[in-house]
Amino acid sequence: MGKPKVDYSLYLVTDSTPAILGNRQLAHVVEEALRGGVTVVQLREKTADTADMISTARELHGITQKYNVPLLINDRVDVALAVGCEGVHIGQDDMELSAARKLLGPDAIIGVTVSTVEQALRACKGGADYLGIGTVYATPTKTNTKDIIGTAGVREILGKIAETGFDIPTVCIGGINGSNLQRIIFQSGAAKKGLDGVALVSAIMAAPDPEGAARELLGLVKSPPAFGVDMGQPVVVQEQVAQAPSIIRAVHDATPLSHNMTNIVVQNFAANVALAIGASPIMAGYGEEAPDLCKLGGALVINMGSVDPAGLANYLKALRAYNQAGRPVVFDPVGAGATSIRRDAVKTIMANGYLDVIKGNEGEIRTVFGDSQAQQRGVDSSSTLDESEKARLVLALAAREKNVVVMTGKTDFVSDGQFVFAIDNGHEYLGLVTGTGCTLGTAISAAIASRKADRLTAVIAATLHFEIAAELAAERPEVRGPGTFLPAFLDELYRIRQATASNELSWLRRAKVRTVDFPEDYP
Ligand code: 3NM
Repeated sequence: MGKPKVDYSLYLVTDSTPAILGNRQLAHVVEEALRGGVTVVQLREKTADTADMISTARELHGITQKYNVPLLINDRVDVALAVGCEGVHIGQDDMELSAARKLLGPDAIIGVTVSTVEQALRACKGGADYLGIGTVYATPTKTNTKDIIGTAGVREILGKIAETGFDIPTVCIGGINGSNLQRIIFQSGAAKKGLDGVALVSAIMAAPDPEGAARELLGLVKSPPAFGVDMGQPVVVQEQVAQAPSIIRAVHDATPLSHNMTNIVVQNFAANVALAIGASPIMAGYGEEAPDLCKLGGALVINMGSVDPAGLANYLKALRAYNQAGRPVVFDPVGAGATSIRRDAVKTIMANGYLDVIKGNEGEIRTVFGDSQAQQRGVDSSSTLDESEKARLVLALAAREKNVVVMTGKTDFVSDGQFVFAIDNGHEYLGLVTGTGCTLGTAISAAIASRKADRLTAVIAATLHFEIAAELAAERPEVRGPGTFLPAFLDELYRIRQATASNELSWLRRAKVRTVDFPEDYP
């Protein structure tokens, strides 16, 4: 017979606990799910007696065979043998792989749950047919999971498998549903190896319409995500700087919407910055407006400056709408490390959507990366890392999130996970007036909304526009401190935009952008 070829795209794990199945029949729900396009079924019964489990497995096998889909049994090699189905799925605490293989023979499909690189490589070497990688996110469906590894953990495992030369199908599991599936696949993918599918329980088993749910989920697995749109690859410093005028001009010409969900301190200033650079600002904190606003060709800024539960719920609604529309999102995790509420808010936001750009000061970026030591005092910036540590941090975070990360400071560091650029422009007055960090987020949103260049180049253009305007403002004779600086700064943002629109680019000679290189042995 040989081993059947398996499509792992949409892998259904059953669960007949009342909380998930209600009073519906397991076989009925599974058949509906198969009609919707489920490609693998795993029977998972943690408490059933052996005879009952065999009878359920027989019934399900009759159904899965009609759909030409393999039936695998969780943990119970004996049940799989009794029923003669296609294979088993074993966890780290179940029967060992070699024993299961001996009992089931070479043609059986044997999958293994892994949550570390070591477990994954052991399963590959032991001849597993596929890996179930998890737990991605905490889930009420299985509360005794040991490790929540997130997309970063999945990516690390996929990367090592490919590096070691194994070619094995993989699915991930834990907390996956229609709203996060595409992002999880996108962010989990390593350079040479992506996921082959997703495994899930409640998103299908607990759905009121399992067939419709499966159809929609399969569609999402098979289609590329709308978000994360980029316009080619950035290359060298000269090109970065040389492209800035065309991006500034594109904002000037197209007047993109900059939808700000921002804190009360900077709303007015952010709107004025948007107007000065030629964008169209809207300060709309109510998430229900986002499904309309996201269709207007702009970008969203989520600025966590004054976070509260209602605000957080609004951010998530807007994030979802912009991700679905494929429009860019800039995240400013203001004061991320200041309180446990803010740390949790960062985690919630990042687990619920894709962020094209994350912009913050050193403490904020460290917190977003997961550094619990990065205790911040209030929302102000302070620095403890040296230049190469900062550069490595933005590179690592951008690589992990597959986006662009900006760390602001005396020198700003910008990375797309591949390159790191340092920008030495700006003026100390920017640190003496409130909201300049926040409004840089607004300027960045307009630049990436223009879709004129890749996101990294757009971020650098917005930063140069912003920081060179600050330098020019600070040099004006009437500017004597932060108070007089502020209006002069708005003027210079506007003047740079006007000059650029008429191709007068002398301001750009001030650009101080350089690449940051790492030693040969990096990482
Ligand atoms: N195994 P849902 S998590 C069965 O981490 C199972 O190995 C997991 O349920 C693991 O799709 C899990 O409802 C439950 O989140 C997944």
